[in-house]
Amino acid sequence: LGPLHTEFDGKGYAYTSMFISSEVVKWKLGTWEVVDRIPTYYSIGHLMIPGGDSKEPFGKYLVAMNKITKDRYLPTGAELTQSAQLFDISGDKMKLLLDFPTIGEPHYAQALPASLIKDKQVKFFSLAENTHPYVTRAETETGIKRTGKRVDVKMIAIRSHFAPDNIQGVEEGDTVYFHVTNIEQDWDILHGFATLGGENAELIMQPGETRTIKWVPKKSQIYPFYCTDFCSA
Ligand SMILES: [Cu+2]
Repeated sequence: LGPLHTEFDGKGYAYTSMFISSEVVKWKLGTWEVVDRIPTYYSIGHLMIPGGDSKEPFGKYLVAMNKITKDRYLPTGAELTQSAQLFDISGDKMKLLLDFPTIGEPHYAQALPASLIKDKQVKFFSLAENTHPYVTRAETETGIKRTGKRVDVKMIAIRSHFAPDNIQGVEEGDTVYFHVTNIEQDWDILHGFATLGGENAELIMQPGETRTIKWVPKKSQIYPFYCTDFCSA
């Protein structure tokens, strides 16, 4: 009862989520007959087979995304944690492998074998190929330049300091642009940047990336800045 969404396994079968009867129903294309059904225990919304809405699904697993999961997990807020299930659909009968919590009720999901993207992932951006106009590739290239009321700071971030890390001479009425380059060339080593009194977002720089943030001091005082990825800089 209450069919919502359908995905396919590439082997001649379709799988439909049933919101009202809380189950996944497997049926055969062509004869349209129901060949299997399995309970999801809660009102299922979307369901997902990796590639299951494409011409060539990877029809081995199915994920059910359920809503109205009131009694399942700890009551941690006005909105409660939802539930999802992983099924093995490689055989004639669907098999429950795992029941796990999700946040909200995901509307649509897609998955694919990790082997398709594993060797294509970006682990860091090459500093040598960084074309940002204010890139700073080494600590020796950093600098501060005043042009009238504008101050440009070319800065680097590396575990665990910024350079320059002591900037003097900025005055009320100045506008400062921090151009911060994360000069790390290693996977998963991010750095961030924020100043006291900053009114726009902080920065997060991927390894090898340069980003700029504008900062306007309101009055004369000492302002700390720090790495918001908490490397201790
Ligand atoms: Cu850092």
